[in-house]
Parts: sequence; C-alpha cells; structure tokens
Amino acid sequence: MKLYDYELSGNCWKVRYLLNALGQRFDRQPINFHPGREHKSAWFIEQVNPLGQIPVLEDGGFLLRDAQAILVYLASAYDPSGRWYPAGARARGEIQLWLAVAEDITRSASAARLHDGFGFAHIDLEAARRSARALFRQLDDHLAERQQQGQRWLVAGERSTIADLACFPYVALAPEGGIALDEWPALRRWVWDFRHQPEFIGMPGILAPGL
Ligand SMILES: N[C@@H](CCC(=O)N[C@@H](CS)C(=O)NCC(=O)O)C(=O)O
Repeated sequence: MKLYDYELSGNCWKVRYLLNALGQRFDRQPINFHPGREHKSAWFIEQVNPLGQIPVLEDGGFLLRDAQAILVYLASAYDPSGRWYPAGARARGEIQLWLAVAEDITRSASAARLHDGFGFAHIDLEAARRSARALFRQLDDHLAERQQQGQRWLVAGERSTIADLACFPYVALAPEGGIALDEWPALRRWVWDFRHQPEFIGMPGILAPGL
C-alpha cells in the first residue's frame, strides 16, 4: 500500500496509526503540504485527488481519499478481529455519527491550528475556535456520560474504535490552535486514555507517553 502523507497532518496520522496497529506494511509518499502546496499541484490533482487534499491511500491500484473513508476501508479489509469497526447496526450507526463529527473537527479545530501554526491568514480564526468549542462540549458531555457508566470510549465496548481514532488527533492538537482543553475534563481523560493504549504512536505535537 502507499499513503500520500504529510508528517504534520492529523488526518494522515490517523491512517498511519491504523496501518501500524493492523501490522500492515506501507510506503509513504511525502507531500509537501506546507510551504510547497504540493497537494494543489497539477500532477496531484490529476493523478491522485481532484479535491487537492491529503491523505490518499493506494492499495493495489485502488485509490481512496478521505481519512474517515480510509479508516473504514482498512478496518473492513485488514482487521478480521472486528476490533476497529465492530459489526452490528447500532455500533456502525454510532461510529458513522462520530466519523462525521471528526470531519467537523477538521473544519474547525484543525483550521484554527492551520491559522496559528502554519500562518494560514485567510482562515476565520474566531469562527473556527467557536465551532471547535461547540463540538468539544458535545464530545465532553457524551464522554462524561460514558465514563459514569464505566466506559472509556465513544462507542460502547472494551476497546477504542475508528470513531475514537478519527476524532482524536485534532482534539489533542487543539491547543496549537489556541483552544485549551481545560474546560472539558472528560475529554481530557479520553485523550489520556487514548495515548496510553499499547499500540499508540505519536506525531509532532502529540507525544507518546514517556517521551
Ligand atoms: N475530508 C478530508 C479532509 C482532509 C483535509 O482537510 N486534509 C488537509 C490536510 S490535513 C488538506 O489536504 N487540506 C487542503 C484543502 O482542504 O484544500 C479527510 O478527512 O481526509
């Protein structure tokens, strides 16, 4: 498999994380997202992703864009245990809900980080932060309820799923966009729990425990 990848992208990290957790070997094709804007180059738009976005996965000639879609694909194809994308109508319905929230988190918390950390001045910072905070409150309320029931993850079960993985990076990286997590204790506990899983790998800005 080949991943069109950028080291500092939380969306690319999600895909690297699952590939690692599933023990899948893959090649990384680095895309110079910043400052090179290679994802908007003619070759990338023509040959890889007409939307000019990363990540994109290539598996035996099959090209798939969108981090959440790639997580569903990888878990369906390469996780016979069903841990990451559990079967069952309710679990799958709930997972889909959180995958949609993950996209909203990219549009808000990740945008604030791009503004502050990468100098993307065209982004409406206050609107991005406001939307991220509304989503984080929703996540915190949900996780607080789950934690009261003795559960740790977004979807009922003993182990994290692609729902948690999809939402995780831009929550953990939110302080880089000026969004502190102090107000949301259940969300902070979930970040801590996610980071302390045995398969955890970090990325710049999200260190693995002990580093
Ligand atoms: N829905 C896409 C969004 C991916 C996305 O926003 N990627 C960023 C890098 S992390 C990007 O390529 N941004 C350029 C753009 O949106 O034009 C996904 O989840 O993969």
